[in-house]
Amino acid sequence: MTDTAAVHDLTDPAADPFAVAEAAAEVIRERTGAARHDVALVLGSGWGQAGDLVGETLATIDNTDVPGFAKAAVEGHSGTMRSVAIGDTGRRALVYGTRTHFYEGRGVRSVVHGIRTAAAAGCSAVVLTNGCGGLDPEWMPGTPVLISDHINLTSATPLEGATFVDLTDLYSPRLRAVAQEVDPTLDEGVYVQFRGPQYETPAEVRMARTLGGDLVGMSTALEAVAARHVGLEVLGISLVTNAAAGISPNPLSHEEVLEAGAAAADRCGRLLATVVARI
Ligand code: 8IG
Repeated sequence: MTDTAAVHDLTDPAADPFAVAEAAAEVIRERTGAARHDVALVLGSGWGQAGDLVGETLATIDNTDVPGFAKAAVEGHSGTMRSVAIGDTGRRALVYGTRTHFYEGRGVRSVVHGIRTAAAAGCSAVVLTNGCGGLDPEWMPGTPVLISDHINLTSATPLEGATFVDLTDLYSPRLRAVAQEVDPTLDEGVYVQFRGPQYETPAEVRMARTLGGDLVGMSTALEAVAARHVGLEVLGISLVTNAAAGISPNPLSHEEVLEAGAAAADRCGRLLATVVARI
């Protein structure tokens, strides 16, 4: 079975990432007993507990059992995916407890593998969540903000070859309207994906603001591009876990990120659960 092993290694240039996604979706079907999933949910920093409110977990799979997935590299992220009943709608959510970040150096194919797998598993929409820095000083740690658009500063792309994809309305106006119906106090902002893993300097945060950004983070944009390419509707929600560097006088810490997530879990959980049920 050496052939299969090679094909499932996304860092091997000979691999076909879409074939690996098909293989992953097949394992998900076997292990969950669900012929299809409907909505995928990626839980970022601070969103771990929020996922629990979406519905009953019907199956939990270790990422390491699924082709192309690696175990979690960040503390506070869980290295599993779950099949969750969406309330009593009869539909299923595929909930990723963690994501692969670009800064891990496993390549862009690994970063977007969960998205391609979700599409192969039948999903028609994905909710991308993240923890990020906020550029608006009014956004206290623990404030969820809808992503209206993004600026990709990674200088990477998940698309290969002459794959021209239109990104107008990448962050679905329809799904944003649903989220704002659920919580009319939700602000929107432009998310700027930096490569990381270092946080920005205050000068880089000023640059992001000059470019039109409102939120700074290390994920989401590459996944959103891959999602559009495979036809998924995208909703992005950031949890502002800290003021971006230079916005507040305090230095940034990962502990602050985890605390803000725990404090906001209830609000974010109810938001996510209600929005996912209405997708
Ligand atoms: I949580 O302030 C979290 N992730 N780039 N900047 C960047 N990523 C983040 C930040 C932040 N906070």
